[in-house]
Amino acid sequence: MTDQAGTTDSNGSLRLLIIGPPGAGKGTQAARLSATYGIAAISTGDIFRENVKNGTPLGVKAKEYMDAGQYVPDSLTNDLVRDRLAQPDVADGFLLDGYPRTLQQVEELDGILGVAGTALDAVIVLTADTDEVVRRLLGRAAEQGRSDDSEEVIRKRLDVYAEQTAPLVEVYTERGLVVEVDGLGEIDEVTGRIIAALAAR
Ligand code: B4P
Repeated sequence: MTDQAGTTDSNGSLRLLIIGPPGAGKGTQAARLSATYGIAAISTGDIFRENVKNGTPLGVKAKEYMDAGQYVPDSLTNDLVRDRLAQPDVADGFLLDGYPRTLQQVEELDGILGVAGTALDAVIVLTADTDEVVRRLLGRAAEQGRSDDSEEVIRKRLDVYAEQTAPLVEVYTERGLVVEVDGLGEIDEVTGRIIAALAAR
């Protein structure tokens, strides 16, 4: 089976990651790619925000880190992803949005996929310069009032990304999985670039 972009493997499954700095448009693109390929988009940020909203014990712990622009500890994040990837709707593929973000999370994901006997097909790296992401996130702050979208916290999140997540791009490049896509421009245009880049692999 092949999807409309001709990228799935012989079993029709597609396992993708999308990585990029805060505000690069990961969540925006993940929703579109999920619809295009018929796979579940799993956003750790969305799951944390849902837990914060519902005041769960996980949400209470996560909020403190998110509001400071820090990553939620790996122990909490890894447990959440392990549980989510055990759900039946991801058996035929998934798009992980915002996970892994640390080298320890990469190891954890390797372990989860290894036990399941599956592997990643590609890692989409979405690029966008700092001025543009700050502009986008301040725009989102004005519209949605997310507590981690103040300018000070945005700058902190960008530093944390550069320190802890940017090194993951090298890891996945060495594995031959990276598809780098320019995240600047119209949302539809960026989606088109990602689909074309995946189909060209
Ligand atoms: P996330 O929810 O992943 O948030 P993000 O990086 O800010 O967003 P994203 O890149 O998805 O941007 P979006 O599409 O929304 O993480 C939030 C927090 O959760 C983290 O800081 C951390 O504390 C915690 N967390 C999550 N995962 C974790 C993990 N694995 N480990 C530890 N902690 C974790 O786009 C942003 C804005 O730009 C939107 O307003 C959008 O409309 C706009 N936009 C998008 N594309 C555009 C385009 N092409 N042109 C113009 N505007 C565009």
